[in-house]
Amino acid sequence: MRKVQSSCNYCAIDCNMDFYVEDGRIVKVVPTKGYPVNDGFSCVKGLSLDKQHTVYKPNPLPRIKQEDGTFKHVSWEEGYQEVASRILEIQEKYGTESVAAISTGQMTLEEFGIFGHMMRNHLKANVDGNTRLCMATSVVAHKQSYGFDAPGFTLQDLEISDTIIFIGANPVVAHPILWGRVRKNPNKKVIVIDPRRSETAKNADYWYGIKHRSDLTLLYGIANELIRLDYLDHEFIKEHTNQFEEFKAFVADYSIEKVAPICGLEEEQIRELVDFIHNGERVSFWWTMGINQGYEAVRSAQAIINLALMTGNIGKPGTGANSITGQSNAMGSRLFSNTTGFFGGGDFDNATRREQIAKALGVEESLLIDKPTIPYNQIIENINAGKIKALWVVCTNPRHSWINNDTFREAMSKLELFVVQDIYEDTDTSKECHVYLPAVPGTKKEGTVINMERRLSAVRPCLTKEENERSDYEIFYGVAKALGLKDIEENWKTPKDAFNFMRACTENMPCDITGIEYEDLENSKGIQWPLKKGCLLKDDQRRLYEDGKFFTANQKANFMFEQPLDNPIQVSEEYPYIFNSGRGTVGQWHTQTRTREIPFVSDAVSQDAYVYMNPSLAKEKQIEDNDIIEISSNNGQSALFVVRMSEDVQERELYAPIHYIECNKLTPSVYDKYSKEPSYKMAAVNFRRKEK
Ligand SMILES: Nc1nc2c(c(=O)[nH]1)N[C@H]1C(S)=C(S)[C@@H](COP(=O)(O)OP(=O)(O)OC[C@H]3O[C@@H](n4cnc5c(=O)[nH]c(N)nc54)[C@H](O)[C@@H]3O)O[C@H]1N2
Ligand SMILES: Nc1nc2c(c(=O)[nH]1)N[C@H]1C(S)=C(S)[C@@H](COP(=O)(O)OP(=O)(O)OC[C@H]3O[C@@H](n4cnc5c(=O)[nH]c(N)nc54)[C@H](O)[C@@H]3O)O[C@H]1N2
Ligand code: SF4
Ligand SMILES: [Mo]
Repeated sequence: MRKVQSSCNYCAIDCNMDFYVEDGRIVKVVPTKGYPVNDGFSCVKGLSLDKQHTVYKPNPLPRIKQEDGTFKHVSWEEGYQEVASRILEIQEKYGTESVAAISTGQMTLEEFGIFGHMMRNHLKANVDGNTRLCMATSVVAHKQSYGFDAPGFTLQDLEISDTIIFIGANPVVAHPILWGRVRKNPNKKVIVIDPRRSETAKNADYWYGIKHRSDLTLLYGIANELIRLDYLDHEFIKEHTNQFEEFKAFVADYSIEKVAPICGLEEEQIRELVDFIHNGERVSFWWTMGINQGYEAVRSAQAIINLALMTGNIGKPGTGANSITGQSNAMGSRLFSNTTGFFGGGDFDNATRREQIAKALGVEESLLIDKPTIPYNQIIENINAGKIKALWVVCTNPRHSWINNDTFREAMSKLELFVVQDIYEDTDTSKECHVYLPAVPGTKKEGTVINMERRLSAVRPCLTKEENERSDYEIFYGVAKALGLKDIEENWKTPKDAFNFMRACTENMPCDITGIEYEDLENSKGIQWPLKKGCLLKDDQRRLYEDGKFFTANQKANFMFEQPLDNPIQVSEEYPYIFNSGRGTVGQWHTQTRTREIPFVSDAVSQDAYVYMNPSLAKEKQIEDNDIIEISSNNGQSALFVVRMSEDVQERELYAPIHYIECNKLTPSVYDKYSKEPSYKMAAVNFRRKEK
C-alpha cells in the first residue's frame, strides 16, 4: 500500500490528507496527523475526496457541439486546435478583448500561472475569477488599509485569542476545521454578529442578531464608543497608523443612541460589545461573506480593520482583523492569476515591476499585459451587449452561482464560442457549451494551493490518469501549443516550471517565496509566505505585522471610512421580505456537482430548493412546513421553494442555501462599488403559496 499526502481542494483551510492507494484505488483517506492546519481531523468533504468520478464520470475526450445540436467526441489534439483556432479567428474579427475567460479559486497556483500568462500576456484577453464573487472585497480592503493584500493571521490565533468575534461568518458549517480550532481554545469568549441565528451563533457565547446590512453603522458606533471611553491603544495608533484624527471626527456622529435602532439592537447590547473588546486581552475579529458580499462591503471590512487598529489588536498572538477565505486556492488566485495585478502583486503600470516580471518570466517587457481585466460583471454585461464573443469557463459553474443568474443564461446563448473546462460534463454550465474539455479531479493532479493563513501546500496525484485523461495544466499547455505560443511550449512544460516562474515573480514582494523549492512542500507541514531565499523556516505558525510595519509607503496602516450608503435594495409594499443566502450544510459544496457523489451527503440533503421561514411569518401567511411557495424578487424573477420552519431566521427574512440554482435566480445585480463583488446577501422578495 502506497501513502500519498495531498491537500483537500474544497475549502480554504486546505487540510492535508493521507491517501492510501492499492491496486490503483484509494482504499483509505486519513487526515494527516501533525499537519499544523488539521492535525488528524477533517470534515466529510475531505474524507470523501476518493468519491470524485465514482458516480458521474465524463468521457475523457473533448466534446464539440455540432451544427445540428448533437455532440461529437474528438481527440485532444483536435480539441486543442478547435479552441485555439476559434479564439484566434474571433480576436482577428472583433479584437483581442472580444475573448474572455472566467476562472476560479479552485485551481492550483501553477494552473493560474500558465493560464494567466497565456490568456493575459499572450492573448490580451479579459480574465476574471469567481474569487470576484467571494474575496474581491477583502483584497481591496487589504490593499487600501495595509498597502498589500496580505492577511496577517495564522490559524493558531483562534486557539489563543480570548475574545473571538465572528461577523457575517458561519464557520461551524463553512469552515469546520477552523471551528475545531476555536473549540480547542480553553479560555475563549465567542461572539457572533449575524442577522440569522446561524449554527455558529448557536454555539457561541453571545449572538447579536443585527438588522440585515447594518454592519457598517454598528462598527462605526462601536468605534465611536471606544473613542469616547478612551479604550484605545494610543501608542499603536500614533506609531503605526494614518488618518486617525480624521476617523475620530468622522465617527463622532455615530452615538450608541443613534446607531442602536438602525442596527435593530438594544443600546445595552452595543455597550456590552464595546466592553468585550476593551476587556479582552487578545481580541480577534473574523469576517466572511456576510461582510464581503454587500453593496458597501469594502468599507465594512475596513471598519472591522479600524477596530483592530485603534485597539492595537493586530500583529500579536490571538488578535487581528482576519478575513476568512472561501475556496482552497482563493489566496493563490489573488496573487497569481495575472488579472488585476502582476503575478506576485504590483500594478500593471508599475515600471519597476514590469521590468522585474519580464525578467522573471524570461520574456520581452512588451509582451506583458498593461491594464487590469474588466471585472466579472462587466464581462457578462459585455457578452450580453454583443461585445464579447468568446468565453472560456474553467472550474466554476456560473449558470448556477452568478448573481441574477438568468443574465448568465442569456449570455450563454449569445456567445459564438463557449468553452467549458470542468470535471463533469453535466453541470448547468458545461451541458450548454460548444466545446467541453474534461479535466481530471484533484486526486489525479499536481500543484500547489495557498490557504487562508498564507500556507502553501502540495497537491499530489494519488491516482494515475487513465487513457486519454488530462489535467487542467495539460489542457492549458495543449491549447497554448495549438496557439503557437513557443515561449510556453518550450518553457512551461510542467507544473514545476510554472511554480518556478511564479516564485521568481515574488522576489522582494510581501509574498516573497523565493526560499521555497517545489519539492519542499511534499510531505511537509506546508509553508506560510513569505519565505525569502536564504531565510530559515523556524516556525510552523507565523503572523505578519508583528513589527507594526505595514506595506504602505510610510509603513503605517490607513484608517479607511466613508458615509454609509442607502441600501440600493429596499423592502417595499410589493417586496416586503429580505432574502438572505449562504451555505446550507457541511456536506454540500456550492453548486453540488462534486458533493452529489458523496453518498452520506446526497442521501441526507434535500433534492429541492428550500428556504427557512420564521413560524410567526408562516402563521400570518397560513403556510405550513413543507409547503411550496413561489418567491418573486425585485429583480423581476420568481422561483419555487419548499418551506422549512425555523426560529433562527428573523420574522421578515427568508434564508436560502446557495446549493440550488433557484437561489441566484432571485438575486438582483448589485455590486460593491470598489471591489465589484456581488451583493449576494440580499434581495427584496414577496411570496405566495402554491396550491398542491
Ligand atoms: N460546506 C460548505 N463549506 C464551504 C462552502 C460551501 O459551499 N459549503 N463554500 C466555501 C466558500 S467559497 C466560502 S466563500 C465560505 C463562506 O463562508 P461563510 O461566509 O461563513 O458562509 P455564508 O453562509 O455564505 O455566510 C455567512 C453568514 O453571513 C450572514 N449574513 C448575511 N447577511 C449578513 C449581514 O448583513 N450582516 C452580517 N453580519 N451577516 C450576514 C449569513 O446569515 C450567514 O450566516 O465557505 C466555504 N466553505
Ligand atoms: N446567492 C449566493 N450566491 C453565491 C454565494 C452566496 O453566498 N450567495 N457565494 C458565492 C461564492 S463565495 C462562491 S466561491 C461561488 C462558488 O460558485 P462556483 O465556483 O460556480 O461553484 P462550484 O460548485 O465550486 O463550481 C466549481 C466547478 O468546477 C468543477 N471542478 C471541480 N474541480 C475541478 C478541477 O479540478 N478542474 C476543473 N476544470 N473543474 C473542476 C466543479 O465540477 C464545478 O462545476 O458562489 C457564489 N454564489
Ligand atoms: S475543512 Fe475544508 S479543507 Fe478541511 S476537509 Fe473540510 S472542506 Fe477540506
Ligand atoms: Mo467563496
